[in-house]
Amino acid sequence: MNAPQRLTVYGAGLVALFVAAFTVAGLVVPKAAVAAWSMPAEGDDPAAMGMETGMETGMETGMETSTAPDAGPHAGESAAAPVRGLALEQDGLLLNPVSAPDRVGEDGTLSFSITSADGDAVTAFETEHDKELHLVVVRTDGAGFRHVHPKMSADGVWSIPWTWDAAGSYRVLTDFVPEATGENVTLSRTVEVGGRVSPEPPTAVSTSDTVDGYTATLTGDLGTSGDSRLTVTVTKDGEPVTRLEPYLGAYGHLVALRDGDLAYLHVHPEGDEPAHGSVSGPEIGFMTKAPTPGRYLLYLDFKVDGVVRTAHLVLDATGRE
Ligand SMILES: [Cu+2]
Repeated sequence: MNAPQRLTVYGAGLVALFVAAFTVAGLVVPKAAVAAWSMPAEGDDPAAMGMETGMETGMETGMETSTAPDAGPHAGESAAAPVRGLALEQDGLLLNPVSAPDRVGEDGTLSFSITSADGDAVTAFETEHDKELHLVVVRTDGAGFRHVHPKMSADGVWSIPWTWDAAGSYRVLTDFVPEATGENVTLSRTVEVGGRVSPEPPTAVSTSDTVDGYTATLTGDLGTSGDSRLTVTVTKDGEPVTRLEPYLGAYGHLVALRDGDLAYLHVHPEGDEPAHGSVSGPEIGFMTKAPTPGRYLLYLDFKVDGVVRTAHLVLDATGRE
């Protein structure tokens, strides 16, 4: 090795040393800094804050909740209604892949099964709102809502004849109570439907919808603290409709989904289960609670003269007490 060669090797050694030093610093310093930043004394929960930032509207009150002096990491979550319907698995219960037609206009079958932690198909369900399983299918923009009741085979496969009316990305939500646990579970999966997609423009607040001449008008405020009472009044040609028929154990069935991620709210109809053959109206009352402030998509199924119609309503939830 001559002098220039030795210098080159020496130089290369220095470079390697600096690289090593910077690498070690890069690994050590941020970790120490992160540890300091995430000290419990900070009070804020980065995960919760991240979730809040993801909200599109009405964040202010939610932020207050999560930064309350005595708020633990999940205090804000426990104070609000639990978020349901965003996962395909919960407590070992799994919604298996959904089989459905691939493209718009193809006639076929939508089917799926639910398995428990041991991998066996769940076949024993409790009846809730008149059915063992409620299937809600809606496109991510809130269009194409369907609430139907598939039939289960002896080996636990649920199926229903199915045709897609429009292309897009759909959320398939299943709402049920397995006999084994007695706990209500909502699991969901996303299904893509091929074809030209024409997304609906952003959803605007709408407290009234008319279907086949029947107008459903929503009153009441949706809040994140305490139960909210929502009332829907059904009229036809300006006259109150007083012959609402029982449907799914009440005089109407309300599905509420959070705009933006289609989280599924628990909604209780008010009053006792109607007797067979009885009618009511024009008001239907529901109790629910929003998990966060923001916009919610409401779908009311109501039955008159044996025909079930669905009204689409849109409401903003506030974080007010
Ligand atoms: Cu149902």
